Order: sequence, then C-alpha cells, then structure tokens
Amino acid sequence: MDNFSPGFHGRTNRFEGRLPPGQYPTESFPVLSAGPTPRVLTETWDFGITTESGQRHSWDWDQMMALPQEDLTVDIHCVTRWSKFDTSWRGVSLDAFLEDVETSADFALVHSEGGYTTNLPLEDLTDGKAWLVHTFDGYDLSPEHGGPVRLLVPQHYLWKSAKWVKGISLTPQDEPGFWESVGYHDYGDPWREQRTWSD
Ligand SMILES: Nc1nc2c(c(=O)[nH]1)N[C@H]1C(S)=C(S)[C@@H](COP(=O)(O)O)O[C@H]1N2
Ligand SMILES: [Mo]
Repeated sequence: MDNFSPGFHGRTNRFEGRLPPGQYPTESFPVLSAGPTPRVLTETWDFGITTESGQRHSWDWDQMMALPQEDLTVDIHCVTRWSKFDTSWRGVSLDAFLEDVETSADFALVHSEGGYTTNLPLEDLTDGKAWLVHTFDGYDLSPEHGGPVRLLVPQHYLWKSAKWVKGISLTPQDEPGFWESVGYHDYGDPWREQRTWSD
C-alpha cells in the first residue's frame, strides 16, 4: 500500500468526475418553482403528445401505469449550482410513449399544469434519455417536486425536467420555453456549463 492516503475511499473520491463545472454537491433536495404548487389528482390526470400534424395521443393514469416501469438512479444538476448524486426514481421512458407516435418533428415543447413550459430537441427525449417519473426514493413523488408526475431529463439542467407535466407538442421549429425565453440557455448542458444565452 505505497500510495495509501486516508480518505482515498472516502466521500470525495466516490463522486469524482461526476460534478459538472461550477456546481456543488448537496444531500438536500431544494424546491424550485416559478409559481404555486398545483394539486393534480391521479383520478383526472392525463398526459398528451400532440404531433406537428395535430394528432393527439393521450394516456390516463392507469394507461401510464400499464406501460413498462423502469427504476433509475441518476445525478441531477440545477442551474442554481446544486447537484444531487444518485437520486432514485421510478417511471416510464418517453420511448414507451413515443412508440406509436408518427412524427418528423425535431423539437418538443413540454407543457405543465400551471403554464410552465420548456423546450428540448426531440432526440434528447428518446433512446433512454427521458422519463415521466411518479416515484422518488420509493415514495409517491410529492407535489412540491412535481407530483404526481414530472418529466426527468437528467442530462440537462433541472429546469428542463418539467414538474406536473401534462403534455408535449412536437414541432418542426424550436420554440423557447418559460426560462429559455427570458435568458436561460436554449439547450442547458451542465457539462458545457450552458446556463444562460451568453454561455
Ligand atoms: N412546472 C414546473 N416545472 C419546473 C419548474 C417550475 O417552476 N414549474 N422549475 C424548474 C426548475 S428551474 C428547477 S431547478 C426544477 C426544480 O425541481 P425541484 O423543485 O424538484 O428541485 O424544476 C423545474 N421544473
Ligand atoms: Mo432551476
């Protein structure tokens, strides 16, 4: 053990390479909402995808729960600089929702209860990169964190992970969402530190 140093197997090393530039790790889970927390009931919940030709596909709660459920553990990064490692969620991959949706659109505008929106290239919602999640850490997702269902797109800053998600419109052109239209970066990659328009 020539190179043994105390703490080598300790906390700092465990997350090496997993903290994007300008971020700090936190154990807590802050709540960041632009408005009041809406109370969304699973009994009346539904989620719709509308294509560029106006075709609408929708799922109610039971139909969503009947789709393949996945457990995932991911790191999340907020543009306000906190990162949280190994968050665990259960939900449905966007791939499952998009399976029967015919589209040639390149962009998605995500809509939430309450009017919040956020935009992403459609390819960032496919191939196992995005989920609709209803469970956090083994419990029903709380209303403050977007329950009963939020989008989770961990490869982007967390403002792209729309809480209380209710629909996605697929569009040929990129349309900025709520924060993207007032100065947040259009794409929001934490590893390239794309926080604002000037990044
Ligand atoms: N519908 C909706 N989704 C939202 C927001 C919001 O205000 N409304 N805030 C975004 C921002 S800026 C962040 S950082 C994360 C915060 O998620 P949290 O409150 O679960 O930490 O949610 C994102 N999703
Ligand atoms: Mo945020």
